[in-house]
Amino acid sequence: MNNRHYLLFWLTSIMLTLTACGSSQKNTQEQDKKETSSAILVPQFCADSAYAYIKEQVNFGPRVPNSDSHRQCGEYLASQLEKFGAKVYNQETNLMAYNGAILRARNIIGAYNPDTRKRVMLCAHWDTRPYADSDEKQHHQTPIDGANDGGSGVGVLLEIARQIQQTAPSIGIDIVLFDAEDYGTPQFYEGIDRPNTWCLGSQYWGRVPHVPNYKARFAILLDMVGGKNATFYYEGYSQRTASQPMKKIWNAAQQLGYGNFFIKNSGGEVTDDHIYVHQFRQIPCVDIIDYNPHSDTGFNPTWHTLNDNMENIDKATLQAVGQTVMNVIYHEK
Ligand code: AHN
Ligand code: ZN
Repeated sequence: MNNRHYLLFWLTSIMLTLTACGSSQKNTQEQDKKETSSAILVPQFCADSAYAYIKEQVNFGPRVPNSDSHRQCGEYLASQLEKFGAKVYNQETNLMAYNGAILRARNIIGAYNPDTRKRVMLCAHWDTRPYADSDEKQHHQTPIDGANDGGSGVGVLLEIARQIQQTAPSIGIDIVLFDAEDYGTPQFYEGIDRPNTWCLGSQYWGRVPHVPNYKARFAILLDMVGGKNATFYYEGYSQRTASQPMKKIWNAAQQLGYGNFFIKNSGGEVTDDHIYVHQFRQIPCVDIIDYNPHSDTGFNPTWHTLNDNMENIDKATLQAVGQTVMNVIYHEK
């Protein structure tokens, strides 16, 4: 080893010891080789970092609207987006739940490169379910940690925000954190089942976007993207209304070697925020959601149970989803 190489080696070792991920030299070179024609470098998504952002959310306690934990976590999320250099919008509003309860809700939006019309929107819900209504009856009224359901999508998006601050992609990105997604009519409810009781925050945002006439080329919704052995099938509504970006995402995943997570077959149709993003704003929105048409509820076994906690978060899943989304947005121009 000559002196110059030794110095490089030494610097790289230091960088890798300081942070769990750093920007890996090896991977950048690999990507370089594959992409010499287009010369697009995609930064390395750091799953350790995303995991830490999930843990921070869970540490506030269940983020159920009207609770202190919810209010404190909302402050944390807005300040994180500020810290990562986004232009932050807060939409605060009262929304009515299935049982008539008034929820003080807050959608939080972080915009990068806000002046360009070439935009991609990334979204997730940040609230957590007040009920473990898929758990044993004694737990139905207990709020869940929502490490996966709520925490994971937001954790991945905060890590992407951190990456964007370091290396901007060529298009504008909006990170939209919806509130009050998971306050839908519980399975035990005996009153009248009104329609559209899920996704209250995205319904509000659809009617009153954070900027007038907001538009994006397409949107990606992340929902339950941190579970063990997660599978992401083509979600039915996305497949009908956003098939182009959907193919782009699943092809990127395949190329990166994440074909075991991103299955190129149809799953079921799921009620989720993507429906309102499309219906109210005509933005094609792809729902990346852990949904298995062969399982009993369709969802991960921890879904809406007290087991939706940090123990059941898998960094390998976060890595697959985070890197895939990064590849898609850094290749847009
Ligand atoms: C229903 O349970 C009807 N839809 C799933 C939407 C959801 C809930 N995503 C996370 N939690
Ligand atoms: Zn849920």
